[in-house]
Amino acid sequence: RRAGGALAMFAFDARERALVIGLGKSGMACVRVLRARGVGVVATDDKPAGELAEQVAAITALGARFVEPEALPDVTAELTVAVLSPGVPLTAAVVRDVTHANVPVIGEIELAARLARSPIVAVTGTKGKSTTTALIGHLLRACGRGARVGGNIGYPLIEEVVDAKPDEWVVAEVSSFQLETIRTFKPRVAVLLNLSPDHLDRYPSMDEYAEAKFRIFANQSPDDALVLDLDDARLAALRHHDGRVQARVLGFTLGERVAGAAMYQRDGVLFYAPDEGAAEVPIVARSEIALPGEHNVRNAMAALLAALAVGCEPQRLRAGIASFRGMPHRLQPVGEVGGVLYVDDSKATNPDAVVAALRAYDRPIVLIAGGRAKGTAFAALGAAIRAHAKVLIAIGEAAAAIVESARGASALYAPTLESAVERARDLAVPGDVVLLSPGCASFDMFRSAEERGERFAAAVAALRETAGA
Ligand code: UMA
Repeated sequence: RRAGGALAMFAFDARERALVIGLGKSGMACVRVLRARGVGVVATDDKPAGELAEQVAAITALGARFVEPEALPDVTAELTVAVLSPGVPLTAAVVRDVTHANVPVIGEIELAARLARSPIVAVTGTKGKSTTTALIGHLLRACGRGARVGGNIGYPLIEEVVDAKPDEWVVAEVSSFQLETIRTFKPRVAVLLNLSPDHLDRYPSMDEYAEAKFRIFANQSPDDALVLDLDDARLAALRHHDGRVQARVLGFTLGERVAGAAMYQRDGVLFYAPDEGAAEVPIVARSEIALPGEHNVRNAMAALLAALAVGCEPQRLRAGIASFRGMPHRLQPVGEVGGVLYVDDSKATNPDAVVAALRAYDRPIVLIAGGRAKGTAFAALGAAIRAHAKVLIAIGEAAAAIVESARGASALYAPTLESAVERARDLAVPGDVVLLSPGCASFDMFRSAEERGERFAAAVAALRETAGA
């Protein structure tokens, strides 16, 4: 047994005995990868047994054993490591118990780092992580590099690193939850997009949340690169903390060239200048970025700097940026009917995301919003609706709360998403955008945000047929 929770070495073979905590996507992937290497695995989850039948059958078939949380004390003595799912906080009783028994606790990202033969680009931040991660993957491929995308974006990182060829890059979206449990994870390129209040149910303060995010560069050395948004004061300040950041910093700003900015904007063109005295290289015109909104210019700058840090040639990036169509259900255009553009932003499940979406267009917006509220305040959303939407069509459980927040704006209710799309068609004129950006979870009316987006696209397709008929 390892003393004091240390984990200098992990053998990835039958000498080890791992406890996997949580049997969601992350935990199931860990069981598969660890069992494939002969590691002894027990797994636990606090869901009622009846809801875990499928997972328990799957891990049993792999030679792992399920242990109810109450029975864990019987197995802790034999464990050499515990692997925590990101959704399980470090303060959970099970973590306390295994730590007390001197079992080191790590997360899937740490295991992935120890197995990886490929270099890793890691992306974190409060907003824009998935889009930026996908865009970096797209840019690397556009430059002729092999690239895989995984992590918080939905494909467990550990499976991507195991499947990747050594010359392929792995682009990882990592959340603050995942970063809490890393130890040696050392991305060749790290991207820190922005920091705004989020997950404050899990962190005692904004500082603690920021510290979790800052672990992304904790193990980096001067050969590595750290991409930072210099317009975010908390991130810009990192450069002045002596010794805190070892990596080479590549900063960006939406403004003009300033000291320390490797990317900036002038006259609608994004320029790259890696060092203070370096000649500037025009990379792409802002108008060529296919994704709408200022926040996406930032995401594009971050992704471009990451690709440049990997070694992509500047002249190949322009076509890459122009051909990226974004992530499904994130400000995704799904059709144009009668001169009106219909945009699916179903993955906007918090009010901040709707505010960003409303700011993304300089055309009149018919907004469809609502669903199941997640305990967030709607006040800022209401102000953005008054400022940017010509009309609000409210749906779902939170409909009244959103209409109330936007008091003074033109608003109406629709009983279903399909009827909301029809009302939107009636109210929109050529040149308008009809934007589905709910700002709420989908579970009051749909199985998932994806299903909500698909139903929206189907309703738009139905309009097109009627219009064509
Ligand atoms: N569980 C326990 N005890 C607990 C909490 C949960 O046993 O105290 C069990 C649950 O019963 C469940 C399992 O753990 O069976 C779920 O694990 P999980 O919540 O860690 O979720 P996974 O399915 O493993 O998905 C995780 C990420 N989820 C979270 O961070 C909450 C996914 O990010 C990620 O895509 C996936 O791993 C693959 O890497 C989702 C997410 O919401 C999209 N992320 C947050 C965000 O983006 O804001 C951070």
